[in-house]
Amino acid sequence: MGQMIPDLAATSRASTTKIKPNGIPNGINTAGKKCQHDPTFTQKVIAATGPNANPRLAQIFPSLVRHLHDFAREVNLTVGEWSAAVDFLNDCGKMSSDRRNETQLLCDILGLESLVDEITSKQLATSTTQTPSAILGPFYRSDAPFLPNGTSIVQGLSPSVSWYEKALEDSAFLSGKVLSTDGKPIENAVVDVWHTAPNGLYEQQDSDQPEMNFRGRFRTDQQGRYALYALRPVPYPIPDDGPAGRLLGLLDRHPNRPGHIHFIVSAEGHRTLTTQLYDSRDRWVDDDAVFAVKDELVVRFEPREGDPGARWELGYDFILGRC
Ligand code: MBD
Ligand code: FE
Repeated sequence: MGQMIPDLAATSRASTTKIKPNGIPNGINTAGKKCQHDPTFTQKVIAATGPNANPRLAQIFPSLVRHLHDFAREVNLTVGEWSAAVDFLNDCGKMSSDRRNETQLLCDILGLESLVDEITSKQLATSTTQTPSAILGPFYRSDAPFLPNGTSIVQGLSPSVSWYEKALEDSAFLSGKVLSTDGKPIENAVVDVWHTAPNGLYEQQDSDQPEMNFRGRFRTDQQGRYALYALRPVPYPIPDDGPAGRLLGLLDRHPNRPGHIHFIVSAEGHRTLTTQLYDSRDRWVDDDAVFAVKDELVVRFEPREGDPGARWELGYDFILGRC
């Protein structure tokens, strides 16, 4: 039976690529056959770059074009499929706003944000002891409120909220130090932290949550310490109501991320660290839909005694590399 390649665009369009009964798609070169495409074509496109091109672009564009063309030739990409991909990217753009970044989410499920994070952090690392980075993700807001150490990022918690009981069960005290790679505590470092509500939604995805709920920035004291109340994070499905979700469906993939807390830790004279911490007991910690988990970032929350504000606690020190 001929097999149709699924159309990624919402509008249906007949795909023309069929697999022949011998399993070889039409047009694929089999050994010994003369190449059916103009062998100089890719070189022509690369050579069109002018002498005054942006230097970094001039350096990387040939590789981009080569890989893109090789991909199209390798899979015998049809006009219908390419056009569906254009529609798909346009749909991602149309769905994006200051509250949602669907194109970034697409990169996440492709593993691309994790890959460039890995490349960038390896390139910039000044020490092997610094805390590993993890991807930013599409739900960061840069203007979270500054809060005093020891206060809570949980707002509007009352029995009328559907996740009230869960929030009490998961209440957690987070504390630790921000250190330099030489072990010295850093005063006045900023720990910017955010996570979802127990319903798995970030504040900007959920009109029932107060503005900036589960977000805050904390400054370290003279000993480099930070402390706050938050929640043990819950696993959550990345938004699958848009093009990225449609792609996951077509790939027969799940949308789940393990429970995680995001951090951006910054301090003068040091490299800003964007990272996430993961709950070791989470069901999805070894199967993240966006491939962002690193072993060093998997943590164990411990029961907390004698604190009516938290049932769990987590101590974690962030180690920043110097600039
Ligand atoms: C998230 O919450 C997230 O942190 C990442 C990296 C991707 C999608 C959703
Ligand atoms: Fe997240």
